[in-house]
Amino acid sequence: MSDPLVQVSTQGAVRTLTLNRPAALNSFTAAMHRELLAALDAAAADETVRCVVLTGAGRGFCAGQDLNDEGMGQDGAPADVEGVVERHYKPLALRIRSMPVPVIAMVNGVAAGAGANIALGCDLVIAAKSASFIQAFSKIGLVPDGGGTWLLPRLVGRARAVGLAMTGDKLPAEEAAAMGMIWRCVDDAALLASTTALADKLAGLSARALAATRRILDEAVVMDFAGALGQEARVQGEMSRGADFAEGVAAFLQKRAPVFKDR
Ligand code: T3D
Repeated sequence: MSDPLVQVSTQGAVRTLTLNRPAALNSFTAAMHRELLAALDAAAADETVRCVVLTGAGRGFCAGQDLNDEGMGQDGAPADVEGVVERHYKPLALRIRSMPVPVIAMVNGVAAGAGANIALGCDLVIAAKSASFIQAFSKIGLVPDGGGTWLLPRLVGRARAVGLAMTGDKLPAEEAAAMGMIWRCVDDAALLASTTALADKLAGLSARALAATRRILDEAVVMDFAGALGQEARVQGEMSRGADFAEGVAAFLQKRAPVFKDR
């Protein structure tokens, strides 16, 4: 049997999904998209999973679309880039953003094109010092996708978003962290341990509250102040009626660690 294009492993409550086409820097084929979406769906459906880590095998994280794959026009047929984006990148970006548990991108090497933006769409991005982010689209006559047009200006402001997207320049992970594009940049040797500690920490919190936090932060961006305050009250009400809130308060008062179960 051939190797899976997405390796799936579980350590405690943390599910790690590893893009596994290292010879092509884990660039996306239609087949890898299918495996990744199925693996994310399975993690979402599994109540024992409380955090997901997405990473890449070998020296790269993901070089975006495999430019030799179907839909790229290499077989003489007209390129169907719109179809590829609609069929694969849009559902993938939406799936990550709607996971019932936090998703961490552990960026082990270069993240280019949609590979960069899929990473940036995760809740927290932790990158090795040797990693980099490249909005490679302009170099092949495309525009950012994978959610990049929405994510980049929000993460780094319009000026930097335009600069990164137009130049397609390589942004080293340290600079990405310094400009607030990612959560942390760590020494290569510390990447796995730092990510594991972060994932274990998130897995021990209320998955339901963390998923709601992601959602209301995203939604508040297009609200006015009063709207955001109203949404906070409404969602706080929902959270407070869940078992995790009762458990969190009880654990605090009893001076013990909480055991959260809600999804
Ligand atoms: O349908 C659609 O297209 C819509 C979706 C678009 C979304 C997108 O992601 S568009 C952007 C696509 N990605 C790129 O344009 C990036 C292309 N890759 C690169 O620019 C460079 O590979 C990197 C800067 C990422 C890394 O450079 P380097 O020097 O470290 O590695 P390399 O030697 O270029 O690549 C190593 C191998 O991976 C090489 O194969 P080989 O020669 O050893 O057999 C290279 O061809 C392969 N590879 C890298 N990226 C891709 C790829 N093969 C296919 N597709 C790739 N995107």
